[in-house]
Amino acid sequence: MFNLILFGPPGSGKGTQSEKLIAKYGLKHLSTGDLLRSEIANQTPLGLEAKTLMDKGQLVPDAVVIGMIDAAMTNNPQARGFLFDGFPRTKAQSEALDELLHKKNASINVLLALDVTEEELIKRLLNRGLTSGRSDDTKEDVIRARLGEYRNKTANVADYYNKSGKTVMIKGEGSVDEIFDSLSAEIDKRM
Ligand code: B4P
Repeated sequence: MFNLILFGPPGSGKGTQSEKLIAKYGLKHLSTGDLLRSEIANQTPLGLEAKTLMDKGQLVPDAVVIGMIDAAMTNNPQARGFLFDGFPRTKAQSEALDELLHKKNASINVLLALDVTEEELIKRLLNRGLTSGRSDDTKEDVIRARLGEYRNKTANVADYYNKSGKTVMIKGEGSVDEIFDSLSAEIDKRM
């Protein structure tokens, strides 16, 4: 199995690059953001709880997202590997992911971290908010709250995987294709 974490702050290009990477490498895409938005669209109790937090720019509880990832991995027993997009976002999520992979005799091969300035992130998210219909993209104060959550709770996930030498920083500004080429080069070295 080849397991990749695509990491970075909100708006860094994780969703954009994931689409291209899964097409090239045939990995199963697991985005906790997409899974949560699907729960919201279906108006499930979990979705309704998540929406209240997401609309404030806050993270959803660890147990909720870990449960979603566990179920998604169990439902894809034949996957040749997973691309984790937007997960893990806390140390507890990282430890849970390592445990889930361990049960499959697998581990994370690499964490690719997209590096983008905060000014550019805010610009991109406000711009996406014009067309995405995502309520967490339209207000600058909510975007700033999301960036705060990232700094306080998520940024250290890169340090966690760096302890085992798995974190690689990637310049996340430039054209989508340039960034895709940088990501692909790191994957090709390891696959
Ligand atoms: P996510 O769905 O993960 O959303 P995101 O971080 O905003 O998006 P992403 O980084 O994928 O955006 P992209 O760059 O593709 O999370 C949403 C919310 O769900 C979180 O705030 C949280 O509440 C909750 N949540 C999700 N996972 C969770 C977890 N594990 N634990 C707890 N809570 C969780 O796109 C951004 C924009 O930039 C796009 O418009 C794109 O077109 C543009 N763009 C991309 N690349 C570009 C480039 N190179 N140049 C210019 N623009 C670019």
